[in-house]
Amino acid sequence: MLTIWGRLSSVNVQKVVICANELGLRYERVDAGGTFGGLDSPEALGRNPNRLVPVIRDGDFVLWESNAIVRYLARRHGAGTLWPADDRIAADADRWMDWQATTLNPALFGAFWNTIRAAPAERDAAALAASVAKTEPLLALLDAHLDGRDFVAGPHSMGDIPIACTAHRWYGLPIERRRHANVEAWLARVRARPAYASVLTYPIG
Ligand SMILES: N[C@@H](CCC(=O)N[C@@H](CS)C(=O)NCC(=O)O)C(=O)O
Repeated sequence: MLTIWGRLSSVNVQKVVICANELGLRYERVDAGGTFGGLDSPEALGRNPNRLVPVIRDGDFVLWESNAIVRYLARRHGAGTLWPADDRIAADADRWMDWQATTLNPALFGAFWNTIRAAPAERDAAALAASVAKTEPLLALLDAHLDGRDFVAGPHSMGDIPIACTAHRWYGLPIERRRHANVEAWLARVRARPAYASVLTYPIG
């Protein structure tokens, strides 16, 4: 059986759980990280020396890095669904996953940190504003990409999962934000899927 370590408030854990749900996999999820702790034991460090979640164990195979886990599960169990059959559509989905990890999520993180995660006395208004200013053009870019598309790369695929988790976080932040109609419609579309519905819930944490 597949084991997933990680708290569900983590965007990176959410990706893995949605992916497993989409694939209909049987799994056990063990809360870890954040207030659950559990990342410093010799066993946990043996699984992931970065002291981070998510981590999975599939038989005797252990893997960390959320998007790598999504790709692994999609390739192994979702050929033709989460893992697109067409190589170019698969590459397109893969590209949007990298964009989420290297571009969108880092831009948005300051807004999350300075509204939700940091204690009120430690919140940095300038860092929050800078993060919002960096994120809005990225969402405009995504919005333009989604114009006329139902999903980020062909039919629903692994490419939708990471961006949906980050976008869900964005729309849960107590901030002023611009409207991006295509992003909002797409997010509603993926959130209506049962695999996402139980994972992407409010309030965000
Ligand atoms: N690049 C890694 C980042 C993992 C990461 O930063 N995980 C955070 C949660 S989102 C974590 O484990 N933080 C420590 C904790 O939760 O205690 C991935 O995508 O898996």
